[in-house]
Parts: sequence; structure tokens; C-alpha cells
Amino acid sequence: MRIIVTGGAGFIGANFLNQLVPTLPEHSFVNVDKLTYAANLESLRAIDSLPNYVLRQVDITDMAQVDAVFDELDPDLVVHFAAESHVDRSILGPREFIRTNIEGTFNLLEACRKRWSRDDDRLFHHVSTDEVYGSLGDTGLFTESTAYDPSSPYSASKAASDHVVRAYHRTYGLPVKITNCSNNYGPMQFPEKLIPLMILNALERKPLPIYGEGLNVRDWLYVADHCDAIWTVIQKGRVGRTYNIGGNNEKRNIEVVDTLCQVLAEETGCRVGELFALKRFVTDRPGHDLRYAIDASRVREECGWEPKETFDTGIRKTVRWYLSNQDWVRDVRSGDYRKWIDLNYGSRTA
Ligand code: TDX
Repeated sequence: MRIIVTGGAGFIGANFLNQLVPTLPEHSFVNVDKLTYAANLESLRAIDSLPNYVLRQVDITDMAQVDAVFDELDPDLVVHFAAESHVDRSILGPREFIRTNIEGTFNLLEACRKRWSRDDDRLFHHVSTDEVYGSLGDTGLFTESTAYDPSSPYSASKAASDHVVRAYHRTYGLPVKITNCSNNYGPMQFPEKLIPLMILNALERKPLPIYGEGLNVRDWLYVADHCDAIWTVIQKGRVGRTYNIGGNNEKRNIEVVDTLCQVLAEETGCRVGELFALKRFVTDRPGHDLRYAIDASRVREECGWEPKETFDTGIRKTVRWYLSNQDWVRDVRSGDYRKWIDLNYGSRTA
């Protein structure tokens, strides 16, 4: 198969390519990525000289660029990861989210619709998020039939893109599948997200900024399990169908930060109290969803997928990865990263 992976230089896309490219030499993988701030070519070093992998720098919001790469590659499968993904960035600057996540997805769907006929054995796999469902209260789980109710410009843009993908299936018969996944963590995640931000700040003895009272709940999934789920759904899921992917690891943010401090203290030999003392409760995120939790029974029953890592094993692997990949860390923390930290955290009062 000829496979286009959009956003393959980002966190989840790069993990997906690192898992699949070396093990599936019979398939060719083309990483279609704009190489924005969140991309890091270091993340692809292990595969970038393999014969079944290439990179094309493409902005998916530009239809001419999308057409050119589809004409060149004629893909059988598109796995669409490319997205602006950070909620806080979407609050401070929503335009890029609307453009990349909605128009970018639309351009890719158009490229497929123009080239694929109904009886072709091809597939557009859309990677999405549980944030489209909005917030849960203290109980309940998101199922695939939970009504969409997004809170942030980010989640609204992903919700819109999911709707357009489904519309292309119903209206034009385009073969699509969608996965909506809970919070990912693991190697190569850009340190604007909670877990890598806390690891790197703690290592530098910088404050650990916890929004509100730290009581918001997220369901955490190790990134390798998410990548495995996507590949499983591509192979075994039903066309036109949506699958929720989750880790069965509901944690309050404060628990996540405390666990990270403990694991970091064990791994580096420092006193855990020294790290706990860095915690700061800061001004909350506007529209902050209280709780996300996933009912993943459909993907388990229809496709036989279950996560392999527990939170404890996944967090330890993640901490060890950041400790032993300081070059990668230095690479992503450029001047632009510093500007982001000032913009997002400078105005949050403790
Ligand atoms: O400094 C912080 N302090 C803090 O308390 C940051 C960055 C986050 N938080 C809180 C906000 C959330 O409740 O931690 C939780 C996790 O925050 P993020 O890492 O920003 O993730 P979240 O907002 O939950 O969204 C993530 O999961 C779903 C991804 O960013 C999305 O792309 C994905 O779709």
C-alpha cells in the first residue's frame, strides 16, 4: 500500500511512523507535514533513511500543494493526524485552528473525492479527540453516540472536521473511519502539554503551574497504545464508523503532577519534597472541561484492541525517555518556545 500520513512529524504521527515503518517494509509511507513549531525532525531520525519512508513538506491548507502531492503519490490510505492541537494556543489564537483543522481536512477530503471511485479499496482515516464531546460531570463515559458539545476553539475545530469527514462518507460514499482518543502521553510530546511540561520544569526546578485547583480529570493513554489502536481500526474497523479509544486511566491533574514528582525523584535520586515545593496553583483555563472519560467497548469488542500500558508503566517509560533524550529537548525549546511560555504563563497569577 501507498500510505500518506499527515502530521507525521508531530507527536502522535511520529510515534505512529516509528512503530510502523520499520515493521512493514511492504508498505510505503509518505509523511506529509508542514513542519510547524510542534514538528521535530529529530523524532524521525530512526526511520528517515529507510527505503519505504519519505517526507514531503506540504501545507494542507493550500489545495494546490495537496493536489500536487496526491498526483505524485496516488495513496491507497490516508492517515490524517495533521492538526493544531494545543487548547491554550487555540484560546490565545484560534485562527490557525480553524484553518488547519477544518479547511485542511476539507482539502484532503476533496483530494480523495476527486480521485477515488466508490468501489476502490481505499481509506481515509481521521484521527480525532474525545474533546469533541465536551465535558462530563463526576460520572458517566463518552460513547460514540454522545452528542458533540465542544468547549474550546480547538475542540470546536476538531468537531467540525469530524462532521465534514462523516458528511463525505454519507454524501459521496468516501470510505472513511474516525477514531476519537483520550489524552495521549509518551516520548516525543511537545513540552507545551501537561506531562512533558511538568517533567521538564521539574528537572530545571521551575514552577509547576496547575490550572485552578488541579481537580480536572483526564483519561490518559500511552501513545504507543493509541498508535496500535489506529492501525487495528484501519485493518479491522468498519468503514463509515467511529471508534472511541481510551486508556482506562482517569486521573485528576494534581495526581498526575504528584506521580510525576515521585517518579522523577526515584529516577534522579533527588528528594520528592524538593519537587512538590515547585507546585503552583494558577489562574484556570477559560472554558476548562472538568472531566473526560471514554467507553472503549466498541473498539474492544469489534476490533479486539486493548491498551497494554498501565499509567504507572507508561509514566515511568516517559520520564526515562525525557531524561535520556536531552538533545531532543534542547532542539524543541527554541526561542519560539520561550515566547509561548511567557505568553501563556506570564499573565496567570498564582
Ligand atoms: O500548564 C498546564 N497546567 C495544567 O493544569 C497545562 C499545559 C495543562 N494543565 C491542565 C489542563 C488540562 O486539564 O492539564 C490537563 C491537560 O492539559 P493539556 O496537556 O493541555 O491537554 P488537554 O487540554 O486535556 O488536551 C489534550 O488532550 C486531548 C490535547 O492537547 C489535545 O490535543 C487532545 O485532543
